[in-house]
Amino acid sequence: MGLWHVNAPRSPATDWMRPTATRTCLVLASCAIVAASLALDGQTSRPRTLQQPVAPPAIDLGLRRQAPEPRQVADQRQGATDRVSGKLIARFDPGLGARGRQQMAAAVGATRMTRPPHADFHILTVDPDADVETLAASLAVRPGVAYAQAAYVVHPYFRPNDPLFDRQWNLHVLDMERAWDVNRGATSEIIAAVLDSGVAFRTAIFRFTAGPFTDEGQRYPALGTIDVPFAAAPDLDSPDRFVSPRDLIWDDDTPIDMDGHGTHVTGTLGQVTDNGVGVAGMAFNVRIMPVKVVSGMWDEIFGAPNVGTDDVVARGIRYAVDNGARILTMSLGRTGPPAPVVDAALRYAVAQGAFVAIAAGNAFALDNPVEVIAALAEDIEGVMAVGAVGRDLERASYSGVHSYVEIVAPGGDLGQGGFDGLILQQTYDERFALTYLDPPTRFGPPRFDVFVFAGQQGTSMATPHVAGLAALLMQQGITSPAAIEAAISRFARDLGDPGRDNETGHGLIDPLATLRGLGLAR
Ligand SMILES: [Ca+2]
Ligand SMILES: [Ca+2]
Ligand SMILES: [Ca+2]
Repeated sequence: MGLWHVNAPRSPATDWMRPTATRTCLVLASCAIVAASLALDGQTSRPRTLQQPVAPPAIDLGLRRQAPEPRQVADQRQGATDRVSGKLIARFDPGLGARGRQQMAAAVGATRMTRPPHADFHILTVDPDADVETLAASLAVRPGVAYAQAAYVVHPYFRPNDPLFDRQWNLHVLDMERAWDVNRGATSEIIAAVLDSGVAFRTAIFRFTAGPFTDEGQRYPALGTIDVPFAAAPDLDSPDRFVSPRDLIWDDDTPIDMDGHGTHVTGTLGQVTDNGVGVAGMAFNVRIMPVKVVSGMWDEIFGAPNVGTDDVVARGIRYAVDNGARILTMSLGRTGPPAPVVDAALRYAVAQGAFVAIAAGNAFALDNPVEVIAALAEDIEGVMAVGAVGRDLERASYSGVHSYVEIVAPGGDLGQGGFDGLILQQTYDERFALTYLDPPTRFGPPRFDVFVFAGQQGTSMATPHVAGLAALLMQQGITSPAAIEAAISRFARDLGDPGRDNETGHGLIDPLATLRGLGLAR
């Protein structure tokens, strides 16, 4: 199996940040560990069961001021992409018919062909030893085949960091206080879907079974069957907040976050605001649809039936749109060959009236590769690729530089203001949630009910700012995704070279200027 691409910033001038950045690899591209070096005993998926529909309330430890311990990381994990063996994704022309599809499947030696829910494409099971790229190429050129591709794994973009922050410079620099005077955080009529590692949206106890595994050459013991507490994030939850949750990793309707990435991203989009607790979010009155399409380390340890590949992301997009989401935020991506299955899903989303924000990627310092999911935004009006700036409004050191970067938003950068230059939001305390970062002798069951306010950096953190602004615009009456993109681009605050440039796109989002003239909707 190939190696994963984990997008850790590498700068000789900022070696001091390496421990934190490398820990990010473990946390955020946790799938990478699984694919590259974590060896699970036994390949079959294991069920999880809802043990108690209630649990004790969340524990909020407030602002976390201590930097986590340095973590080790294996450098060989970086710089490659990973695809699933034995699996092809194909879309057939409607006129082909069942018999024609069977012939196509037979032509590549497929032993099974299914069309899962939320898909306008088929999944073909092929020889696990075959080169799926070769098979996909041979199938793609046949008449009646719209596209065929291998299934590549996507991962969340992420630059988490040490939580030493006490204010949200990101919302101040966007002058959100005045923007909220025009539109106060949208309304519950707007449904915003977060396609990510899940969201801390539910308080319950789930029962899992965890076998032994090996990571970094170290043997971790089996935890056996354990009851794991989950809680909704205290500053994110409110009555009727969450709508139509869906988990495409576990194939159920409880997309509980077992990483923390999705919860942090969701906070920036819609953290409960003006409630006397914690921090604020951009569009704090929207309803949130958690859609889990990215698998993490715990999902693998607990034997989740799926990992987050192109087809899972495509189905997540279609699921969200089919269930009423009109704003989608996607802080995820990958490098490698094209992803036509995601391209088609994004075009479907826009055709149904949904605006999509996608993180442009964090790998500038790692040879600035093309991020194939974000790159799709360049040719779709209504889908925007989002880069990141730090507190000095310079491009963040990690933010990709490409023709497809259309807009930037605050993503944080340790190099611009240190810890106070990160994006602060509520998420799990990793000391309780990510116990696999501990050595085997200290390894124990996780708990997902202990929260802190933590600073993180990445285009992942920038993207929900744009989705949030889009939600304000949509509630203000600009319902066309293409019109939303045009408005955000036109009223952006130009940065860097005059006019659009590959570092910052059209510039920094300017919510007040974009909303101005649309009347008050408070
Ligand atoms: Ca709050
Ligand atoms: Ca676009
Ligand atoms: Ca410019």
